[in-house]
Amino acid sequence: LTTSISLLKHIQQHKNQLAVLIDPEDFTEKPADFLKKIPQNTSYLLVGGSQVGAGKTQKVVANLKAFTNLPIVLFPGDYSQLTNEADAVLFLSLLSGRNPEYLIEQQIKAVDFLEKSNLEIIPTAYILVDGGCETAVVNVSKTQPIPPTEVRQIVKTALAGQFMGKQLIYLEAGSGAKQPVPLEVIAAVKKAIHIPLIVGGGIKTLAQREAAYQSGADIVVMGTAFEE
Ligand code: 1GP
Repeated sequence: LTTSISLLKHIQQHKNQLAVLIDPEDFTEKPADFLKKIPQNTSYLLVGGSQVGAGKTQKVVANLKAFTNLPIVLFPGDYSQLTNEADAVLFLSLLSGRNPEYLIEQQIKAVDFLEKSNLEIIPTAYILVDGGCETAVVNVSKTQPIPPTEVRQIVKTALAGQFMGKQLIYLEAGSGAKQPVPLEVIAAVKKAIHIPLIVGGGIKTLAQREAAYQSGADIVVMGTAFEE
């Protein structure tokens, strides 16, 4: 995959993709060593975190770029994490929550940067599903995740995102979640939508990843599993 084609198009045309998430806040490894240990079939690197110190994202992305041709996609916890060193940005709206800061305020704050940037902007509906423990994204966003048993509410939220014009749906149990998004939730959302589905949070093993693909995830995100 070269970065010259539209990333969204690539996502739409491929199945069973793996995205490895790097949180710049606690990324201390040498990029070359890190890249050696992630699976060879990794499709994308996601870079972002709930709370990242100023300038760290830019540094980490630039360091990674020197060692890989993998597309680097920003997964920003807030607009301060935007950097032109990356290839694309998941332009997230936290649709499971009711906090205007993450529904629209951060997006407006991002405009001054994005207007002048070459980043590919990918409109993404971000949906938090309760992962059975406190996660940073829930704490920082000050929103309630949707209980995994409320399948219809999760499906409706995903469809509302699609109807708004989002190009991706991201089902998130939160980094380090005890329980990943249940397979039946993945399947129900996949059945309802016609845009690609990303699933992440608490997925640690190859078996869990395969099960998520089988249930309909187009991209599985793994972060904690590859951290030291
Ligand atoms: C978090 O979905 C990602 O935003 C990945 O979560 O760190 O638990 O793999 P993990």
